[in-house]
Amino acid sequence: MDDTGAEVAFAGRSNVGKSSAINAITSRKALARTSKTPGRTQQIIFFRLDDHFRLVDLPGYGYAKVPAALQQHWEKTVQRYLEERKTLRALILPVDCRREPTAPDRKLIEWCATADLPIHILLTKCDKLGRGKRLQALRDANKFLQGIPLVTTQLFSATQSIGVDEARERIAELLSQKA
Ligand SMILES: Nc1nc2c(ncn2[C@@H]2O[C@H](COP(=O)(O)OP(=O)(O)OP(=O)(O)O)[C@@H](O)[C@H]2O)c(=O)[nH]1
Ligand SMILES: [Mg+2]
Repeated sequence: MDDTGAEVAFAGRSNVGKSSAINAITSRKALARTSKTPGRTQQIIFFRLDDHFRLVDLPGYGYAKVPAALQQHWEKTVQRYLEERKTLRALILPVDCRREPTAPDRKLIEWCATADLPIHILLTKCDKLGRGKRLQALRDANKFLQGIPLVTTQLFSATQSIGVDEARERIAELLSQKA
């Protein structure tokens, strides 16, 4: 994939809804393949938005049933991509709004802070919570992330189209930042 222009990458736990989020944000139902089986996205997949901008679907991490060797291969692939990709402007990290960020989520958040890479967290599957609990989840996440630079958060649901416009706006902003 060419190394000009700009891109944001979707990273996160396996089955958290990365591919579904890409489809909702691009309004294309079957662009990124989604699945009930964790581990669906096994390679780095680039989606062109236009001549300059791309969204990137990264393989998920942390799915216990995946053989250790394969899991390590994914981690290396993602790590190398994050370290070497010059056109990467930000990471989009979907996190299940009903759960605490996992250890690898936190590692990624710390890594981005160290690398000065902005990170936008989608508190996803928020259709599973009522309104009050949703707002509480957002407050809890912001409290958890307090003091970490370059992090933004929002509620998101791919199935109920919650927060899709907000995510699009944030992504447009992140893509248009200077390198
Ligand atoms: N209720 C609900 N379900 C969702 C939402 N987003 C995704 N899902 C479901 O979660 C499952 C996993 O979604 P994917 O988008 O394939 O997840 P992924 O993170 O790309 O998974 P991997 O590619 O395996 O890492 C599917 O069954 C989706 O239908 C959401 O916002 N709400
Ligand atoms: Mg996927």
